[in-house]
Amino acid sequence: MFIEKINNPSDLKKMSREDLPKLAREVRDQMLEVISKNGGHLASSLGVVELTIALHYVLNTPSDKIIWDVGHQTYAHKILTGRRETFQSIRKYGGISGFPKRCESEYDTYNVGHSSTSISLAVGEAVGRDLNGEKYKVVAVIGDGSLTGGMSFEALNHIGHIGNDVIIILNDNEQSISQNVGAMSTYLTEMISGSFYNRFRKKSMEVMSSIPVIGKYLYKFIFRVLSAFKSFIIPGRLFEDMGIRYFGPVDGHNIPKLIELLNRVKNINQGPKIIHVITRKGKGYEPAECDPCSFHGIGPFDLSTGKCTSKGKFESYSSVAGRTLAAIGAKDSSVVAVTAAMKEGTGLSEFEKVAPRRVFDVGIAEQHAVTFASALASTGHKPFVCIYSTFMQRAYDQLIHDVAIMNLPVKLLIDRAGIVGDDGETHHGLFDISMIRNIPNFIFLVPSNGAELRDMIHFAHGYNDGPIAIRYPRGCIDVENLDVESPLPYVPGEISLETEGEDVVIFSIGDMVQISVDAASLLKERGITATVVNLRSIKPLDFDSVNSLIERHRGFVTIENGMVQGGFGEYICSSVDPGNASKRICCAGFPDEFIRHGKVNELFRDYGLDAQSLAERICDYFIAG
Ligand SMILES: Cc1ncc(C[n+]2csc(CCOP(=O)(O)OP(=O)(O)O)c2C)c(N)n1
Repeated sequence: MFIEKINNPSDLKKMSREDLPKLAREVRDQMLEVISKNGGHLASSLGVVELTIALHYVLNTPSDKIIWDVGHQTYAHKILTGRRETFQSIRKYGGISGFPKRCESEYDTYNVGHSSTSISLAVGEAVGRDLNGEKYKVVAVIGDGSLTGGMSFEALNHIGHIGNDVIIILNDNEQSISQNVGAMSTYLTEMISGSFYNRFRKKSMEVMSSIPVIGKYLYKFIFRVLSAFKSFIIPGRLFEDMGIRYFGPVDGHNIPKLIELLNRVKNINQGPKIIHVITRKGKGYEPAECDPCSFHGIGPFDLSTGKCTSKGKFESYSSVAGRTLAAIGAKDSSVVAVTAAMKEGTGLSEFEKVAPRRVFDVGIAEQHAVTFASALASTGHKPFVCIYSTFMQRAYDQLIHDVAIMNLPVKLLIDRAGIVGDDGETHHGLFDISMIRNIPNFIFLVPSNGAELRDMIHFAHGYNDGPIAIRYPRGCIDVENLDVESPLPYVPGEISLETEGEDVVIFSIGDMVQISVDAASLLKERGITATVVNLRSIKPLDFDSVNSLIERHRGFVTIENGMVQGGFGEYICSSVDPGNASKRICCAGFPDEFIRHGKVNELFRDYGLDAQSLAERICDYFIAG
């Protein structure tokens, strides 16, 4: 086995070029074996095995810097840079991360997880290097999907102007999570076919000029016609015009070709360069090649069939959101749905089935998605923008400047709110409460189960007086076959009492409601009775009811799947009547630090947010008090 001898890239360099494809097979096998058990971003990582080997073979890492975009494709990089043995712990609690982490390895240049940052980081790294008078190579690796993100264009614009020595590897597999979208994607695809066209042109010219007498005239005529289309057939013309030298396209699974081109480009010590590498997402594992979208991020699966082995008992919140929107959109043609490259993840494929022309996948462009939706709202449509909490962070200014200030009725469906588990700190949705609760004009709702989500989406559909946001977690709802067409009436601000007691009142939202109810049962066994309040709405918040409930109990607790700082618990505490303030037991939530990866229940337990820990905290208060 070659893989067993590779403890870092210097071992890799000792290998003969002929053996590198065999190493690639072994790296893929290890990846498949581990990810089929742990789950992860398989298809993207399978697609760049040869590219990763070639990069570490040619570059002098870690002195030369590889900067990965998103970082979900770095499994081969991890295996080759000293993490072969710990790879089996990837994405597990206490194990290595599924994304690059500086604290994990000196080969991980930057922590990443969100898209379209690599070129900006590479430009900054190169400028910093040059200011320091140092000499090393800086290489950004970005996918064609990530190139749709605005930051990449901003960085290309900058580097084309300042002209420092940077290499950008464009890993083009024509896929984002689903098929890539947008004019840039079309341009890249045409460029690839353009290269075939170039070869075709050369061949035809040779044939024509060999025809006696008329061949010469035919040649001139055809040459003139083709020259008229020159700008379309010179690959990379757009980049070249921006001051970035273009190389490629090159087959990203052909290691000798990659090594040859990388060496050539590495030796050009001036200016920005882009190498266009063509890869196949899921390469080397048939189920992933055939269905790269499902294998983009996959749970544990059976290696021999490619079928998932772990499925939630019932459907996910995303699926309820998608089905509800589809039911509404089928009846109301003013409803439009907007996604930033997450059509499947947010459940919008359901909506697409009933209204394909009213789903807009804008690429990995959350900022554009929100501002685009504000104008859709202004022109009389009902835009639902479906974005994961963590990626909504990208569009904070747009929420304020383009939506809330004008009080436009944009409807945000904030998916994966709260802790998300295995993807870790870059992906947890812990900041949306503090982000949105203090923006004027917003209504901000939090369902605690599938039926409430359905009711709130129906409410949002009928509400056109301003913006509204609904946050819901990753994971499954609690019932089978939820009827999404027959909502119950919902009134924002209306609270619901889940249990009634006398000692303590627990104000909870979302997935914390069930945990609070479970804690109440545990407390009852200890002789403490609790009222559990499902607030359902962060804004508006019924402060009169909140204050009178506090009044009636000996202590109160707030609990949320979000940051305590800036969370709704703080909001309640700041609004409590002064006489009640001393009754606060705790504001439960995540503390002022970044939360690592692990299973959701493991993280709840660690941070005192499971039913057992919550009950203990409350007990301690009563025993001590
Ligand atoms: C800001 C942001 N939005 C959305 C995502 C979710 N996401 C992760 S990877 C990905 C697609 C990336 O496509 P590409 O760069 O082509 O890489 P590939 O997976 O095809 O190798 C998306 C949309 C993200 N990581 N960051």
